[in-house]
Amino acid sequence: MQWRSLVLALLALRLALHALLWLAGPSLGFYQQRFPFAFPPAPARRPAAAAAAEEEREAAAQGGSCGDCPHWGSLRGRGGGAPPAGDEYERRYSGAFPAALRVQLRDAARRMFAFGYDNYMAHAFPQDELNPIECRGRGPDRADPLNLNINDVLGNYSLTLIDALDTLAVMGNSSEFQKAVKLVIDTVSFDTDSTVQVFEATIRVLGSLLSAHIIITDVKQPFGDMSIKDYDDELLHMAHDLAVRLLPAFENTKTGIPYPRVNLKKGVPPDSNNETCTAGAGSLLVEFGILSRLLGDSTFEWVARRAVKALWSLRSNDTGLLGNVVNIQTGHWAGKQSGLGAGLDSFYEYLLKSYILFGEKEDLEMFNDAYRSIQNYLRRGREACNEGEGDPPIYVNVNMFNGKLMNTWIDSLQAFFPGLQVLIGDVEDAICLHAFYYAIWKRYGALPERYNWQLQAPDVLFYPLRPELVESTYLLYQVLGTFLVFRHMVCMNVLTVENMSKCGYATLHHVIEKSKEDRMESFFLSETCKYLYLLFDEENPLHKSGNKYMFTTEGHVVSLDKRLRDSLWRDMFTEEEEKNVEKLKPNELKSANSSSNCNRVPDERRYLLPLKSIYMRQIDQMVGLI
Ligand SMILES: *[C@@H]1O[C@H](CO)[C@@H](O)[C@H](O)[C@H]1NC(C)=O
Ligand SMILES: *[C@@H]1O[C@H](CO)[C@@H](O)[C@H](O)[C@H]1NC(C)=O
Ligand SMILES: *[C@@H]1O[C@H](CO)[C@@H](O)[C@H](O)[C@H]1NC(C)=O
Ligand SMILES: *[C@@H]1O[C@H](CO)[C@@H](O)[C@H](O)[C@H]1NC(C)=O
Ligand SMILES: *[C@@H]1O[C@H](CO)[C@@H](O)[C@H](O)[C@H]1NC(C)=O
Ligand SMILES: CC(=O)N[C@H]1CO[C@H](CO)[C@@H](O)[C@@H]1O
Repeated sequence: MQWRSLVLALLALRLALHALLWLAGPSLGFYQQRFPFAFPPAPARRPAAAAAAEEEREAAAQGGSCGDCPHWGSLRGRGGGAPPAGDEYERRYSGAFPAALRVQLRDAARRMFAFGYDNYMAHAFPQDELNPIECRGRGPDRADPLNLNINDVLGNYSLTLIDALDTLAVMGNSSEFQKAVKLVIDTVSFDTDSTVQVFEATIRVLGSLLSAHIIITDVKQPFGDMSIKDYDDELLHMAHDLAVRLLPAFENTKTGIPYPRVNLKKGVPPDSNNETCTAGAGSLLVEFGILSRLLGDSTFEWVARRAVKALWSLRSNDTGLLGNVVNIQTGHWAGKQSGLGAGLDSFYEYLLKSYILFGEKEDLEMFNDAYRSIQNYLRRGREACNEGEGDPPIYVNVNMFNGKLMNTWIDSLQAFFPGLQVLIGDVEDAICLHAFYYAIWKRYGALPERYNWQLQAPDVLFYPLRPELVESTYLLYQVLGTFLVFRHMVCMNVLTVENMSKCGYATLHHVIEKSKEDRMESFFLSETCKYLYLLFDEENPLHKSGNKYMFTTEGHVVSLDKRLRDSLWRDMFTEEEEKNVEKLKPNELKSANSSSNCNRVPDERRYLLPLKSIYMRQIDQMVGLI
């Protein structure tokens, strides 16, 4: 059966590459040289002229209703025309998206960002976050060191400004980008007495500094002139400085899994907690790997990779699943829950994204094994999204050792997963999971932090303007094309605009009562606004062929640069260390049917519901919408 595993391995690679291809557009560049086997042509992107013409037709043909979104008065009905025939759901959701509406929504997303950003600069900078109701800044809570909700993230380093840098670039605002970069260089110091979470500092701060550095030094300057006069790699040096301050977290741990928190001045605090969540410890590889490869210093990638391998070696022998909380000294699982949401989400994401960025095969092999375990043990419901009988597929939380259901809630972070499925080409399954989260959104006008699918009610009621659903929507839209269902997503946009506070956008404290909390998290500007904007900005340089980008888990854009593919070191791990890592099994694909990839979405489906209306109605029933 040699040939069989060979074919399967090639297929798996092809799938992963396919993700790259559509991100990359038709120009294949160096990937083709690196993987000299044949793979299918990239999904045809419509040439600009044809696209424009098509959009005009769409605009003319489409009356468009916004269904259950009540706030469309001024926007709907442009262009007139009859709604498509078919049942109520098809009438409501199918059809094309008028170009004029798209432009209006793009501009709304831009205004939304500007309102949050300008108010942060006016009322909060140089503090970390904006309190949008009181119009004040917010820094670490020194009075209460145990206020982790705040102190894990806010390091007294102008967090929101740093996190927002590349959104300014993606929106083409070069003057403000240049101003903001100079401010960061001139005013931010990491030599502060703050105890922060290694994970949060990495994805929000390190990731953004690296992203902005890459944008500044890009010879092609696709977003407009984002160069900085007399730039001397200052952001890269700052990233280096920050990462060095995070390194103590990787010392004195018996497993190599890092401590969750570190003081930027003094290292790991005495009597630190030995327990960490899997995502926090195991999703540092993208940022640390980029830093290592830009500096030519393997230290950072080495510690991050060692942590991933250590976690991987602790997965259950029976199910292949990992838990959500682990002791970094003993390797015992303190949290045995395995799921796709909080505690594990970006661990999976970064296995695949590390492979996309660096091309290290072991990352893809780990991802494929993990994905198979997820399908085998977490997925419930009917086998195929768009055919057959049974409940809609969802992914549940189970015990990592026996696969038994642990609870009946899913969390809003899990909404990122359809986007990840798009990256590997499992588009059909992504459609179903996305539709499920979309239905919850429709019911509450937001995503509650936890939703109990058995009780059909939220378990945890807040919504801090998280990006995961719009992120998945954006990625799905890239492969599916124009579906009216996505128009409904913009109700999110309208909701937030209408419900903005005096000086910014406030966290929803209660998704039903719509009460607010005086906090605007930095990811609102770095991710939520960015994905919303990109959803409607089809001409963005990021979407042009020849420009290849990937998003980090904090939504920071990183170009797929040859510099990041060449590691200057070959053998990171000695044989002694390698022995501790279980030998990877050859790849297998879970089934040929679920691996439908991008260019298999037939044209005639472009203006229909991505999900058959019977299944969509079933999901709406399941969340108590109808
Ligand atoms: C750039 O951003 C600043 C700050 O939000 C804003 O005042 C300015 O109008 C923006 N410029 C453009 C061209 O969008
Ligand atoms: C933050 O840093 C500034 C400047 O170093 C300092 O004046 C301020 O007290 C710090 N704030 C907190 C909450 O530590
Ligand atoms: C963490 O583990 C170390 C080494 O096993 C131990 O000395 C320390 O007391 C533990 N810390 C806590 C807070 O349990
Ligand atoms: C998995 O199996 C190996 C040997 O078969 C054993 O040494 C290891 O402890 C097992 N791991 C777990 C998590 O059960
Ligand atoms: C794919 O699914 C169809 C219909 O469910 C089935 O007839 C076919 O045998 C499947 N193909 C593979 C390769 O599993
Ligand atoms: C669209 C939306 O959810 N709007 C809400 C804005 O906030 C008020 C109360 O503050 C709600 O009544 C609206 O429903």
